[in-house]
Amino acid sequence: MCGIVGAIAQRDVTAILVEGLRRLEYRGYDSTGLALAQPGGDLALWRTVGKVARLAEKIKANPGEGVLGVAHSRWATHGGVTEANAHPHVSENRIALIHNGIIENYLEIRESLRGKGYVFHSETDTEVVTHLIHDFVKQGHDLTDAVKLAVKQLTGAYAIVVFDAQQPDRIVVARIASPLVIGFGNGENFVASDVQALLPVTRSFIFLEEGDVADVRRDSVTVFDARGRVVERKRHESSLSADAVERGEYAHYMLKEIHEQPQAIADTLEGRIANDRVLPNIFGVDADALLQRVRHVQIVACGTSYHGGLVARYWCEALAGIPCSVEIASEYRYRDVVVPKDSLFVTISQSGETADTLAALSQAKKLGYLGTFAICNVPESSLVRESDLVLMTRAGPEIGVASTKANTTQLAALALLMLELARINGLPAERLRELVAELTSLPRVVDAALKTEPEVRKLAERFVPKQSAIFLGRGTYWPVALEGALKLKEISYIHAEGYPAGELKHGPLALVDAEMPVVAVAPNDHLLEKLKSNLAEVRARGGELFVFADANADIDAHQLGVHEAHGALVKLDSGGNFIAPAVLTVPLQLLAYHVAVLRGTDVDQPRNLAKSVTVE
Ligand code: HGA
Repeated sequence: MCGIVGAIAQRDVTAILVEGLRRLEYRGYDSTGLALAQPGGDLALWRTVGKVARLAEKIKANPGEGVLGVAHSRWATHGGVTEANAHPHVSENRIALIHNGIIENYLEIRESLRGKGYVFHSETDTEVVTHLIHDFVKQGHDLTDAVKLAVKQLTGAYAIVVFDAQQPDRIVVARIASPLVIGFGNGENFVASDVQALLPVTRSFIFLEEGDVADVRRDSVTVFDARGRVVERKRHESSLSADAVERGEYAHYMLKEIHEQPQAIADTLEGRIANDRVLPNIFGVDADALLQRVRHVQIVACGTSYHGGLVARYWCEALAGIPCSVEIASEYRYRDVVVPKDSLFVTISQSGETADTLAALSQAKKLGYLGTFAICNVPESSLVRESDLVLMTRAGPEIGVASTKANTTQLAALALLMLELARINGLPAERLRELVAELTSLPRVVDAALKTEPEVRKLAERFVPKQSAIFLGRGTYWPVALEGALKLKEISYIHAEGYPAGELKHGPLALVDAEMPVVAVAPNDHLLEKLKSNLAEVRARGGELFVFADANADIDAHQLGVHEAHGALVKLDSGGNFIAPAVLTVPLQLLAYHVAVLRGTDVDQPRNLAKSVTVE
């Protein structure tokens, strides 16, 4: 969601801040802004609705320079998308502040500050923090103490970065439930909500912890913990490369990321399988002892990651014989949960900063689970730091808001976990060997699935004028249908719903007419005949069928009643029933992508959505 960048240096920091914002664009935002401390105690401010490029133009038209500054990309939660609501917020041309998160008690603080004569220029919750800090500065506190005093009054979630133009020797930052990193340069230091923003200027970072306040100067950084004690936070050297986020020859990051899947999955499996089995130590020291005791698995996630969890439930119960529940994090965190004995709590999140998933994790830690296990793509993330066991997906940075390679690498990681639980719980060695071999073939089979692109691109044309689409699947293919529908709606803005095929006649069949495209993912197992009956029900009502099936599935176009002008059957090698959900996801990603391109939407940054959902 919102992006934060700040810098204090001896050189002009404008370009560093703008580049930092550009590198955070993938997170999704609606407006941007930048403020610089100016000689003589003034400050310069640029803000705009829309893209970072627009902000850069605005700065170019009316240039400024400064050795200390902050910049922000906002994803509105409180107050509309307007220039006045964009950050930085400024108090009396002196204090400039940017904020990610939500201040829950902002109305009462606003009233008390109004009483003291502060004038509010925005509808945001953020602006109150700016004036509140200013108020403490006016009482004689230096900026660092003013921030410490102010945050004591705040409830909610925040990462804040603030400077005082009349005391331009420091940037002060604070965080609760929203990530903040500090990057170390040579005689210059930086802050950001995500290391990506700072990779062109540094690789050396610390990650602030809950309740930390830090005083960041050009040549020193002092961190205070929630109790006000000076603390050292561990330094991390990032191995990410600054150009890992370039788009190269591809028209969109999403397309690049779809095509990176064979490599990303291969990287995720690398070094984790040997001699026909999953290596036990890949989940962390002591993992084996803990996994031996697991009698129930609770998976919690949001969005695409939730769909990954739904596939894993089928694997867990069928292969390991262990009951498994899957729940959406925003529901889990607010209900009274009964935890079965010896239950493992598994979270899935690409960014590891998903607010609802993090909150569910902290809730779960109080509930007596056997342990917590995270599947995540960002090694430095809060989720990774706060979980007992971790299995990293190695998808590399995912920039497109609509998740693709993060999803299929999550499936690969979940498959590793479920195979290990299956081994522990006595799945016969021969069967285990077959499944491990299938999983090992996943990168190759996904690579072959990408070859459906020309065919899928042609089908996409048929979706361009549509208002709605239904996606169907059964068993492990049902979450694939859910994911296909989510992808399509996210980036093409066509209303799409996924259903278990057996549910069709319990409601959605009412929507089917000659205008309604129905996309089905066909398994090559005992459920195929059942699915065929569901598809016949669609055809009987004139619905247009688009069926993706394994090359060997006993299904043909004639049977389905699809022909050139009406629907289609796309056959591809799905690699076996175990890995097929990951493989069949690929043509559905390509379908959503090409429909969106043809409809002319903003594929990588769809409207109203953000990459890592760091607010509730
Ligand atoms: N509440 C602030 C910041 C929103 C945010 O962090 N979004 O991700 C606002 O609405 O400006």
